[in-house]
Amino acid sequence: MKIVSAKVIVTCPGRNFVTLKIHTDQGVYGIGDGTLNGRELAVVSYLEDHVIPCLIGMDPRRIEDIWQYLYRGAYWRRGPVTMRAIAAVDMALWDIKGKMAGMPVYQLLGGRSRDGVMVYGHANGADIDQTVDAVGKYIDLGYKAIRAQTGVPGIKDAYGVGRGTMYYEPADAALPSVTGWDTRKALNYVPKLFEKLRATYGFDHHLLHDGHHRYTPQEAANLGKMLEPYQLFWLEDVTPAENQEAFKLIRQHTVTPLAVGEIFNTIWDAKDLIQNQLIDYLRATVVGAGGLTHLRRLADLASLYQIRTGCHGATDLSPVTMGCALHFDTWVPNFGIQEYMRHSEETDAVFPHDYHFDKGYLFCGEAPGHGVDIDEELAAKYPYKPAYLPVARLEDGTMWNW
Ligand code: GCO
Ligand code: MG
Repeated sequence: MKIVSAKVIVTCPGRNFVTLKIHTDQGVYGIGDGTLNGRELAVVSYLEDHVIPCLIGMDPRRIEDIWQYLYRGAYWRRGPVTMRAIAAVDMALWDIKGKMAGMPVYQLLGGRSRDGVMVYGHANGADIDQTVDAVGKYIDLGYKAIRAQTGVPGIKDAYGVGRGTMYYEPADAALPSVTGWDTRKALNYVPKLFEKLRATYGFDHHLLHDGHHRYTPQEAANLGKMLEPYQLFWLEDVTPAENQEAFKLIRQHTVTPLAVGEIFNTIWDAKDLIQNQLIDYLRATVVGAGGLTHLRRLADLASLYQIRTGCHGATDLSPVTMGCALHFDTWVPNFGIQEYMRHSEETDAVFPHDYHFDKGYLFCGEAPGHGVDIDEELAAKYPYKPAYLPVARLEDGTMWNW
């Protein structure tokens, strides 16, 4: 069996997606996601100029060998562009293997470990009252877990606050827009949000919060401590994780569960955090961390330390990643939760898929492969549109982490 051709499809049904389609000499094809929000065309070039020429003639059944070829063979290891290109190939190859075997991907991984995949939705508002209402809407929709973000008085466009009512889409400008940040104001305000949420809805639902890399380790520890009475499911990306040791300080001071890893590309980004038991949930997902082949290695290492998965699932990850992640989540023994920001109707139409939501859970389908396709004719109607994530500056103009 051979790979005879491959192509990259870029489409923007509301936001940009990079999709790889690999064709084989047996008529079977596979689909992979290589979307890197705000840097999409770098992955397109990596795939078209440097990966596809090597793939032609290879045996698509050799998923592991092709992964090693692309990882070791580039010499320049890791990084978001390389690992997304590898992920796109990997997803397409698992899709092909599933179609050849007549089995859904979760069966190839080892079979079902659970009936459904618990997800969390994104509730946000310009202030505490709006966010409390938004959480109520998710509860009404049947969600068991909800991430809550609020605007903060005095902070310009605080992270996580949408323009719409149900979710936010940060990458919306042809050049990065400038948002603000002020830790003091956030530390004064965010705990009050969770106090009100628990007072309003009680303790039956899981509540999550994303710090989006804004706090120093000391400030993060302080926030974790202040949030303890409200029993969060997790506090995410509370400080940047380039320095994995930074989490020691946070861990020493709070029992609020910590989640990290949506920007991790490989097991090396998470190794110390995992082995020193500095986190509780790992946010790496299929497109970010080199595909299913590599993500399951991360999950296995995490399982030794009772760390559970919590795959990134923002809307900048295409339905192809969501489909693959749901097969992974259905299998992985140390599953924690799956993020689920619903895609727009336009996006769902471009990517026909067989997963569905019901009462707080997502369910992957039983179609052979990962169950997500691309309607190329429809995709062609939505050409690429430059869209950048914002940047963040402190009040005095200093660059900060968005
Ligand atoms: C989350 C996130 C994201 C990122 C986005 C960047 O869902 O937890 O932090 O929404 O901001 O994926 O492209
Ligand atoms: Mg996040």
